[in-house]
Amino acid sequence: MQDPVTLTVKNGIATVLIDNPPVNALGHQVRVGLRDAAARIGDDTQIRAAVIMGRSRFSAGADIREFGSDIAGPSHSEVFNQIEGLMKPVVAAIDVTALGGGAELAMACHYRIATPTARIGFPEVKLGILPGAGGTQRLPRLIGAEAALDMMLSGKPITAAKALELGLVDKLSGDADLLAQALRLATEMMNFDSPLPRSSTRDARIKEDRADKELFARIRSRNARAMRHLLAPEAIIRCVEAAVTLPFEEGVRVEKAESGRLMASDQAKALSHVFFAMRQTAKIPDVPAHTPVKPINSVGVIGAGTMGGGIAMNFANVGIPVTMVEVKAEALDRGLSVIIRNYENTAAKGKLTQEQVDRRLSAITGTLAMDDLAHCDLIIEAVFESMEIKEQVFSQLDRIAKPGAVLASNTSFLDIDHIAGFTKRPDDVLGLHFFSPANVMPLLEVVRGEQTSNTVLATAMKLSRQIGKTPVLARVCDGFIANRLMLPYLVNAQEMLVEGTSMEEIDAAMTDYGFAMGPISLLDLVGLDVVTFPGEIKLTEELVKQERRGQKLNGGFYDYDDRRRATPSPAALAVIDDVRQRRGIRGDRRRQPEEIVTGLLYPVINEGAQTLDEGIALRSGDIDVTAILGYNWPDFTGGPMCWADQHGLARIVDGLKKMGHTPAPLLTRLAREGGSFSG
Ligand code: 3H9
Repeated sequence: MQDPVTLTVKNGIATVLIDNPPVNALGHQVRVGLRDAAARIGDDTQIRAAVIMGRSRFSAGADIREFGSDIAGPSHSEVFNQIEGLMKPVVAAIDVTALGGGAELAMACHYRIATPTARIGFPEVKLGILPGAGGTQRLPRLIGAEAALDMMLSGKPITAAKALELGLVDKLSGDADLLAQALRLATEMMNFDSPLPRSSTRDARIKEDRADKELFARIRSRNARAMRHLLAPEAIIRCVEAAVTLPFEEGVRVEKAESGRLMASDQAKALSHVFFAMRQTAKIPDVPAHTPVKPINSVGVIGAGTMGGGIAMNFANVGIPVTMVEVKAEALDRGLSVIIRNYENTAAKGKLTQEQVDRRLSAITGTLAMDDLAHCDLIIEAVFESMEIKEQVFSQLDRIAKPGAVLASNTSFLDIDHIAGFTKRPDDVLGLHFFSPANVMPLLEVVRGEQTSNTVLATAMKLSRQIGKTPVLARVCDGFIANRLMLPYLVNAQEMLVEGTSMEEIDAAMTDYGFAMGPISLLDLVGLDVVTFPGEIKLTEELVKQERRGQKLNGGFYDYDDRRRATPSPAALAVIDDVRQRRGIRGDRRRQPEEIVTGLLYPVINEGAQTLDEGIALRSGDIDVTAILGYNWPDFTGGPMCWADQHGLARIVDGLKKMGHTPAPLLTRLAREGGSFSG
């Protein structure tokens, strides 16, 4: 392995290069290298100034893989303090990204120069932690508490131009070579006879902040909603309060205590699990990374309904031409006008220019002739969920599609192998299950049939990233991963209603757990006419019979006023009562919030375990990502399977038995052996 940090000296200036692919994370070896480089810069009389830069990018920050165990010394703080304390000017030359610890390293240098395309940010909050290597103390001193909190609470990186405006960087490199400019700056500074600017000793900005008595109350109230449930944002605010009111060293002590507490929290463990799980899903063990992919330069979509239109937009958005087929001219016109309206709404919000709208619209061609799909590299069927109709579509496609075209079904539960059997090329067939609204939801379930080829799978995984979706691989079963997992959640929520817990109590328990909305409100939002449930739960069916389809038409379980405020609907309460009477249920079983949460989540975990055991999902992390991206499962819990590991599998097995459910064999085994889903 090459040295992750090298130091070369020319004309009295040391260039320290961090070279730790893929993202120059500041792992142990890098910290050792930086510590040694700082020592040499300090000791070597030949060296009069230094530039720190990274190969390919500055740095993505601390190595997240080190979290959760004791981080070997030297610590990030020790190294950064050592660099800041040098008596020779040190310039950070920032290219591509300086994130988290990477940005903290840059702040410990005396000057910062960045390329115009560089991005600087503090994404720690997204990992449930905080910039814990002096970042919460240096950043407010450089740019003021309010801007610092904006950056650290949102976790969003800012552009180099914005960083310059805020005072986070001193200079932009323009088009010229970054290193050459950084060396020039270092040369100027080493000949400049004034004290080195150290972020930790600046106080002009925080003096202004100290005068603003309402500052922290304002920040807390502005972020109250986003901060609900999360530990890190409040800890970050407390650190910045310390930065504003205390000397640097004391502020650092507050930061260290808060950082330690967060690092040990379940939330931080859950969020770093999610970070890696999200990057893992595209990796399929028996489909090697170098598997060739098919070029996808044109896409066909069959069906111009809500799903078909949304699917088409994904490709138009990235410049891939789409041919959209419908049977009737009215349906096609309706579908196309929905797409136009969607793009115009986005443009009205200032998120797209008219030129972008025009370009995207011109990428979509509507037609009534299936034959027009003959040239397409990928064809996605998004028609009615009936095997007879799929048979017609796929046998026709088999005749029309060019050899080697990828044929996909957007079905959300039908058997892909059966569908592939309608063609003579089952190896080119797979499921691409988009989530509604398909142009917005970030998840794509890639369903692997028995005969789907590796090339087709690798193509789908790559394409998914290209259209900005996170792919999760599923095997064929009823409901694949996402819908299979959440079916018990929605069924049991309705069962609780019938047994006597109110809809507000059920929804409140789940929003308190962390969901943006509870299961009953979710049903109303999705539309009661698009869900079907097995067994005796007939609530949605009965409501639909009364033309109550949810938020979109006449209300559902709730009635909605003009501002979408919900109140339990007397019509729905009557339906619930009626079902109770028919089933001979008294309806007096009122559950406490804790019992609602476990009653709804344990069966989901059980289904997840079964899905894993059957090989429908590859990894428990894939199930977590599916729930988070497909069903807005709160990410700070890590997803259902990560939450289960933290909650205790034995507890879940006991709970399931008490509820009269049979725990899945995998769950029982792991609970008995003291194992976990994440291994
Ligand atoms: C921090 O700094 C704490 C400090 O305050 C001090 C505490 C005391 N560590 O995303 P990609 C891997 S917290 C380890 O696909 P892209 C990633 O898993 C840190 N590994 O690339 C993947 O591995 P694989 C704050 C990391 O080009 C590979 O690199 N920093 C790290 O789409 C490529 O990643 C962050 O939160 C890491 N820090 O995006 C930044 N980062 O190939 C997190 C990446 O095996 N990183 N990997 O699957 C990112 O946001 C993106 O990776 C980045 C590149 C934008 C940099």
